[in-house]
Amino acid sequence: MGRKFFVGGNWKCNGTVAEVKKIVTMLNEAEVPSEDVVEVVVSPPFVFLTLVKGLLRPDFQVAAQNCWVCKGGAFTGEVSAEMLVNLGIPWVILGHSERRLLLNESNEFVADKVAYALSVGLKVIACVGETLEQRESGSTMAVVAEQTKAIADKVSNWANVVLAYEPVWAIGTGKVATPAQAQEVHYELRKWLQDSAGAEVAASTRIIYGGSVNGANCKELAAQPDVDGFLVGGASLKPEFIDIIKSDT
Ligand code: G2H
Repeated sequence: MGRKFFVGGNWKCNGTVAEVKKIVTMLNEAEVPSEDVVEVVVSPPFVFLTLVKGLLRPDFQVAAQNCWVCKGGAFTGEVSAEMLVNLGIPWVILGHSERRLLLNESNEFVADKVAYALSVGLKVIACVGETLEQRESGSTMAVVAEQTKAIADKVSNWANVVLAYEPVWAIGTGKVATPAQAQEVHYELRKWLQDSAGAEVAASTRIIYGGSVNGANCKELAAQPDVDGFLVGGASLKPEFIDIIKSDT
């Protein structure tokens, strides 16, 4: 089964109204392959979601960077999955390593969020990845399999899930994984999916790479057979994001 190339732009905690408008203008003016060929999803901070959704070209979609783990209510400072649905935001990024590490989000907590977000109709970009210490100790696959298993234990329908492999040592560091390193983990993850969730899920689930992707390294990464796209941080704020969108064509 063909997997449509997926490019996400994770703007993280960046931007002013003026800067956000400038990025959207840059995206709107870009000539890119049609949405039948590449799925583009940009993820501004919560406060800019409606602004971006209102201004962005219709063939690009919008994602939130997080949401609450269950139905909204007395959870000060949180944003519920239902609110995102109500605003017409189709996607949410969950389990990003910055939240796992800085906010102590556990595998189970992330998995609960993924299951809840899916249950209200959101599509999820679920992030997994190992630290440098874990890679150097040879436990990369064990770590990403454990993170993915927590999700698989609570999710049976993978149709609305994109899995993002983001090695923590490559995030925002400029140290991108080599195409061979990315392919190796993506291949193993797909094999893990095959064994745990079945051949159809393994064949159809997009596994995208994140961690210092830029205009210069994206083509070689995109050429790997199990790399189905990217989650881009720093470079998604710059014109080179357009080159990344076109990297598979
Ligand atoms: C990884 C990535 C986006 P960057 O966090 O999710 O960020 O491309 O800046 O490494």
